[in-house]
Amino acid sequence: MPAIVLVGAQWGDEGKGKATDLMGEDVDYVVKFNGGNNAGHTVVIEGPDGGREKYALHLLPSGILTPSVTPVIGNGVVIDLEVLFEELDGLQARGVDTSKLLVSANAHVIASYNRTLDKVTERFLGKRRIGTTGRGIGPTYADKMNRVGIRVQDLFDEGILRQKVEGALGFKNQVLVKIYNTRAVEVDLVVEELLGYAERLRPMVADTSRVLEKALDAGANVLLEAGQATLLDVDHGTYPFVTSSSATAGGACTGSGIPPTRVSRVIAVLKAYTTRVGEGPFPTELLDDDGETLRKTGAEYGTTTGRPRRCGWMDTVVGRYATRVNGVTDFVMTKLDVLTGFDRVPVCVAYEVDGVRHDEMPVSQTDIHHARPVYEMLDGWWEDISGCRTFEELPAAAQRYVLRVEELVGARVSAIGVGAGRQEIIQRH
Ligand code: 2SA
Ligand code: GDP
Ligand code: MG
Repeated sequence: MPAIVLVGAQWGDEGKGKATDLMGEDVDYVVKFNGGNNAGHTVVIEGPDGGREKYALHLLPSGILTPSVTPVIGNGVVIDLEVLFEELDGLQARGVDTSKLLVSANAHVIASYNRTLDKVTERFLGKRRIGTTGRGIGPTYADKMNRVGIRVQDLFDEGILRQKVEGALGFKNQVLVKIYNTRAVEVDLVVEELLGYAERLRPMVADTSRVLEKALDAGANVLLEAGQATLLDVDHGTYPFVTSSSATAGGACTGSGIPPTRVSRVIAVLKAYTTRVGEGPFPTELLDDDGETLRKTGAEYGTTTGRPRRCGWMDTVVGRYATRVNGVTDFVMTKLDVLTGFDRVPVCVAYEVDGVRHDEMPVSQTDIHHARPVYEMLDGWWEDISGCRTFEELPAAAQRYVLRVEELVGARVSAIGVGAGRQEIIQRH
């Protein structure tokens, strides 16, 4: 049976949490394969009293809110153990069953010194900062690639753990003291902190690649859920203004241990307009009242850090690029309701760089920084669309918007979000 990959098409916060939740009981396993608690996935569901309950998930896969799903933290994730247990405690206190969670023995652990390094590095970069979430993500992936990372399995052998922490800190402490002028980190304190989590973590730890292989063989449906998004991918994003993991469909395989031959569908979540948090190029960014309107109506504030998100119009150069690098089979378009109330809705169809038209994403970073959007103007609509449940119920202009974007990005829009709630969705069959 198939594995399905779900990625963000733009710069994140497209509504991947809601899209994952939407798959609900159709999936048996939801696997987080990249990133860590830099992510913020919001799911709004109906509580027992019929009211709206909002969950913000950072480290746990969004599937944890569906009782029949086994949530998995894959080997490609970096885990802040304090945050993991806080998040589990928070969900348990709200009555969510978290007992099925599996954590890869090969996932890396975010040590306290990497949180410190993340923040200190940003300060040193000054005007050239990336605008990270400060959660230690970049330094932890750097340790992984430098082969001085701490993995989940290391927590169960104190001797090995100590050796690894010493290995990681040998060079880092020189840098911290001599370059950053801060205090050296004590090996004992780090080892003690990490060992403190070991016993609670132990029952969750598994060879998750093997578990997933067996599940697929037995006919289970596995959803691989990305954190961040295509344009934040360390290889395919707007480097260096990216996160440090592989957030595109390819990363789903390396980050979970599921081979590409098992993947039968790649869903990309595409917001009906564009947002970005942190620094970096953003050709359709709006610095005017329309941008402010999108931010207010769309409640565009970071789920993890609370930072106001930069807002702009739909960029189909980005959408086409997402289709290409992820092999998108279909898009879930979210937040169409937020576009209600504009006379005209611009859609970026190409870029212009120094008088030259680019229909595809420019390969040169400098060109992306200088790209000016070429807009096609579509008619807007004023009707409240949050109650629409079929495509035909949407106002004609909203239908045309979806169809035109679909044509420009080059893959079918199979579902359309018309509100934050679980039910506020149009499925197109
Ligand atoms: P990092 O911390 O090293 O991953 O930061 C590097 C860049 O990646 C961006 N990034 C994100 N962009 C959108 N959403 C993210 N998650 C949170 C959310 C963000 C928040 O859901 O709202 O609360 O601020 C996320 N995580 C990382 C980041 O802004 C940098 O540009
Ligand atoms: P993620 O990181 O991709 O999971 O997205 P976030 O949760 O960070 O941000 C998406 C926000 O949009 C959340 O607050 C969702 O509740 C909300 N949302 C998702 N889909 C829709 C939609 O169709 N309409 C509206 N108005 N809000 C939505
Ligand atoms: Mg988010």
